[in-house]
Amino acid sequence: MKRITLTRFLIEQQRNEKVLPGELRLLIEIVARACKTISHAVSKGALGEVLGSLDSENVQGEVQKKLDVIANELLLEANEWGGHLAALASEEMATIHRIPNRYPKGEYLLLYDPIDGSSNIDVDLSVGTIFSVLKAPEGVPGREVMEEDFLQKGRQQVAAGYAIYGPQTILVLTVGTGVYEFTLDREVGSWIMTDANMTMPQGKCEFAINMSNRRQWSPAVVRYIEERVEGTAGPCGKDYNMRWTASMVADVHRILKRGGIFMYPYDHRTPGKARLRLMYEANPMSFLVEQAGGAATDGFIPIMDVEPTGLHQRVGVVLGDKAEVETLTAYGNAH
Ligand code: FDP
Repeated sequence: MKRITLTRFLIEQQRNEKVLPGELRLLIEIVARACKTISHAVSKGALGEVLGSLDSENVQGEVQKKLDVIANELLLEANEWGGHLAALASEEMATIHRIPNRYPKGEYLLLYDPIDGSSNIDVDLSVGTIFSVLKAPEGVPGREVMEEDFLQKGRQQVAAGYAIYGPQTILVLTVGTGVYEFTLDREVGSWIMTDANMTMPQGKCEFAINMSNRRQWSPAVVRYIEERVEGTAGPCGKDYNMRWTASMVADVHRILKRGGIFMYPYDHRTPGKARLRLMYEANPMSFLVEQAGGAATDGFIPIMDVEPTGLHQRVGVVLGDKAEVETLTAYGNAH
């Protein structure tokens, strides 16, 4: 079998498809390299003294896990010096991090969630890293980057992806020409392409939602789930299965591979009446899902059309199987 490495794939995208500028290729390679190091740290667990929480909280008031902070630092250090970025932003940092003056600056903006699904870390279940790449507005790097420069709609993304640290370490990537999957060959230290055209199966009867939030849902979400739980006896006329991993990366990866729908909808709780973050969770996942033939809305409009108002803004998320997303979105819009 011919093995296509991530490096070769990126060079071919740059050379043949003309879709990938050199600086963006470098950026993706650096993020992918940092993910290898994070994967190594995750796999060490207690032996690497990386489990457990710190005394600190992030900007969203969530207690930080040791690995949240370690992975955040690894991504920051890896990306600072390359000359491809103007600034970066992370779930774990209150505001943007500008590239220090001692390094050259580029025209890209990187956003990431260093460890997604943090509650899984200490119990040895899958976690991941999510990232999104935007182009800085005109004038950058000639002027100082501001937080507002990051507030671009998801449609503006030039690349997005995630790494999943599960039984295998996998990188899933889009630069707007489809979705590609690479598996880490640990002995060689390379990302090897294992799916050249990830397309999500449609018509599969599976949903992913945290059922314990039912009392917080809107009538549209309650209706949608109840109809599916009724199975063959209900209006859908078929039985549905349910899965919930509590890691968006793992849940979305399953849906990309097996089909189905993932939801963390708007609900009645505060803050923000939603759980997931628009800029570095919902937008990159929506880009990947749309590129793989699925759909993604906030329950009302496509997520990638949501106007960002803050770096850490939260948003409702309904993504996956096109027909299922359309059904739930139509119920939402009817209320
Ligand atoms: P976490 O905060 O544990 O990092 O990013 C938010 C997120 O994980 C998602 O990955 C996951 O889908 C969700 O929270 C889990 O939420 P619940 O605890 O409500 O299941």
